[in-house]
Amino acid sequence: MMSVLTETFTSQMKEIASKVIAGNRISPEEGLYLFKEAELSELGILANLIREKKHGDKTYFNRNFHVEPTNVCLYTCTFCSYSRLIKKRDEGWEYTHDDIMDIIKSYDGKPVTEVHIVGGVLPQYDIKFYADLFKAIKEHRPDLHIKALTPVEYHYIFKKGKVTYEEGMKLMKEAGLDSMPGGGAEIFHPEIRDQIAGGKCSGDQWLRIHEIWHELGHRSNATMLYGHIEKYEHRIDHLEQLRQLQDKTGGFQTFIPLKFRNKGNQLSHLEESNVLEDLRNYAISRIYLDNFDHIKAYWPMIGRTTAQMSLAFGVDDIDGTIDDTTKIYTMAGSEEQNPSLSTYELVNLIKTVNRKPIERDTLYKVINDFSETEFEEDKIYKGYTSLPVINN
Ligand code: V47
Ligand code: SF4
Repeated sequence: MMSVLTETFTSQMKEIASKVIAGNRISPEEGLYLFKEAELSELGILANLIREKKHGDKTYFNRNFHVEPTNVCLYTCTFCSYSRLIKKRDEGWEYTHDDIMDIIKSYDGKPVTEVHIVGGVLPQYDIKFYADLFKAIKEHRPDLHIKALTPVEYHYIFKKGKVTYEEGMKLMKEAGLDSMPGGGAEIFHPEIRDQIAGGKCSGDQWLRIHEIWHELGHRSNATMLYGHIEKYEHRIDHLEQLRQLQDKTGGFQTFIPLKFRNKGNQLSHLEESNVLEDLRNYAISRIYLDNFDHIKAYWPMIGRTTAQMSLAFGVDDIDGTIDDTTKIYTMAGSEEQNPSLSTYELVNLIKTVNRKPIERDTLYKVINDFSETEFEEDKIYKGYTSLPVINN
């Protein structure tokens, strides 16, 4: 199999390929080589091999909705198009406990399994606010999985509330928190983090809070915001730190690369990465993170077509049916101005590229295997049926 796959590979690429095919780990230097030198087709072959070894054609999604309590924020991350400074708070929103419960209740009777809660950082959203909110959600709908807040919020509220990370995460669990999303990771390396996300939790603090959450027996996700001012060395450093923590705890479920979008933020002068770069990044993430089960493409950010293509470059999950409840990407220039896909549409988007759509819950328990389900023609999202022209 090795020779069939690698006939045209360089000698260094052959070495890397033989490791990947044997199920062995590649080094940071080899990861860097992949970013700098490898052909997209080579990366695709290797990433798809791993993806199919782990999951066959299965492609996961879930039914979720987002709640963003506020877009007013104390911090001024230069890539963020979504937040409003306190002095401009009248341009933003600041939901109360009751406002948020109204949103939660508006999903009563709908087959969603998860609420994803994340937003800006403000003093009134403190430990008590979130603990009361999680309790109220669980009282109202005990089966709804609460995936909420990132170390950016946790670091802030625990410091303000004078509790340690350990005490704080225990409090959150007792209140009803089920898992942590992957946000706030950006780029861990201080050379970049200080320039794009100065003032919020450091890379080490982000990793430490996830570590504590994992040690308490719970799961979380991880992200990387790429395609701005970072170099490939910073991406490898980021992936390496995640891989090391995963070796220690095994608590990460999914890695989600997040493509920087440039509309309406302080980094608007930067060009966005193109589709080829996005696919390369998915593939290298899949190859490098050998101890992560899942790689997710967040379709509201990259668009449906790239999400479909990513399924051949290591991705096995395309997030959920978002139902137009997140503003993070629409405000940053995503082509998905209305990020909502019905289950029919999501299922057919996956089927169009010959993969098996599997509805999962947050912890990847299978809820529904849709691979044999046929939907009516008018409910089918067509997506691309032949390879699209890549012109940017
Ligand atoms: O941390 C903000 C990113 C993240 C921009 O865990 C931007 O299942 C690109 O983490 N261009 C929040 N990215 C979203 C997030 C997430 C999304 C989907 C699923 C999960 C999960 C987590 O969004 C932030 C930041 O890295 N972000 N602004 C921008 N202009
Ligand atoms: Fe605030 Fe998050 Fe935006 Fe940074 S990315 S400014 S922490 S909302």
